[in-house]
Amino acid sequence: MFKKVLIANRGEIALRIHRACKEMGISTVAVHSTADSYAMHVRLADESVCIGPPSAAESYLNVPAILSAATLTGADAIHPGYGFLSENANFARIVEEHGMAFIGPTSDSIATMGDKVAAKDAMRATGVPVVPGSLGAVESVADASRIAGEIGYPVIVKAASGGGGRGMKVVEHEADIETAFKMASREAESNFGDATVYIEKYLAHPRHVEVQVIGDGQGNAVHLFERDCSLQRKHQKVLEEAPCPVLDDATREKIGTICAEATAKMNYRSAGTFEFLYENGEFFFIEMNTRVQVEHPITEMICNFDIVAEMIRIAAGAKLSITQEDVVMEGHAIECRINAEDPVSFAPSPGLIEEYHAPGGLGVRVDSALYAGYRIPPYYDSLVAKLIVHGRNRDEAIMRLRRSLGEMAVSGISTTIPLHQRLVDNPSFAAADYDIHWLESFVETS
Ligand code: MV4
Repeated sequence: MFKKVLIANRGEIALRIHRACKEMGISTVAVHSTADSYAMHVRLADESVCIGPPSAAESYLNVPAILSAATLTGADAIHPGYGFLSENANFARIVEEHGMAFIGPTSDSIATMGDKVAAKDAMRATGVPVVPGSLGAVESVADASRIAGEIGYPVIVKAASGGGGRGMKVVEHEADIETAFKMASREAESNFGDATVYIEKYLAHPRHVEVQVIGDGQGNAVHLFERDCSLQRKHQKVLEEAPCPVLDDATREKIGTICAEATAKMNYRSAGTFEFLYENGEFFFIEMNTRVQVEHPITEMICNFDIVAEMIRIAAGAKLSITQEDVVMEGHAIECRINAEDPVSFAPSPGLIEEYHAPGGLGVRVDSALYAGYRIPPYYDSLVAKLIVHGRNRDEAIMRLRRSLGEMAVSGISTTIPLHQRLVDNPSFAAADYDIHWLESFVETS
């Protein structure tokens, strides 16, 4: 097992990784920007190294500085967390070339899944149901027009190097395909340095359902059931729940098995997520995430399984510690992402935390790097806490969520806690009657 892990991240996920390391007897190295000298991830770690100025480009994305910190401190592995360098195939490769383990998938897996066209090809080849669309890249306006005609309108044009909603264009009519194709290619070129686009059938009212998997790169893989992440605003998830409240056990079992088998066939190593659009009882694969996700705790709560610890064991060469029979789903979990933002305008609200009280009690988990007296810097993501509740069923989880939101206190800044309080009291939410567009209208009208 590793003796020392460098955590190439900040905030709550850096703490999450630190906690897994300590429970495994591994010592930790924090890296931080000059804006994060007083951050909790630095205070908790066994050692810390300042890697640059506030801007992420010069610190948390600074590959030479992070590698130097790892070499200097004698770390034998790097965990990238989410965001930053987590899905950078070159970084994963360079870490391994420096004789350290990258706690994540192989560089090749990251590269394949980063190319959304290649990812869909890989999924088709392993029997995962994929959203209908172009096979491979769309080369020209004529190509785009012919393919869209074959699929049938509406269609959506996406950037092959995109993902997470950036650079997508919905096209309702043939008359608009030329403009959409040209605009999407141009934006893809300027945003990602790759003009490649592809076309899919546009699904108007799906839910976003994602299946958590973990493989050991030695032919073994399991699924850890699914999460419903439909409640998003501007492609930012707001509240996630596990399991998806509208699936029956047979459907759940079937899609999970398909994903676990695909993970094993691809010889995928580490934690990963298959993202699907789910509409009219059918699953359509859109993307695979090759990192630990923000919302992984709800899966940990329903499966009673430490995903981050397993990632570390697997990166150290261990085989998967569990078989599919060991994975038992129990109860229901919900996560609220609490951001340092105005709950109405969503304007960022950095600044000094005057008071902080985290809720507790049975079935309540708070993943956060907040403390009273901490000053939230203005340079990074506004996520400041994840409130995760678990109950024996969805109704109990919702009651527990309402109770814990009421108990939670953060003063000195604005947070999105009041938005979550309105959401848990909403009848459509209570009935699980929502799709990927529902939250946007809720936010506008509530
Ligand atoms: C789609 C779609 C409808 N049809 N693809 C947005 C994020 C990116 N990961 C994929 N996205 C979408 N792809 C087809 N073929 C609708 C969306 C989408 C969406 C997906 C998940 C969660 C929220 C969303 C909000 C708007 C659009």
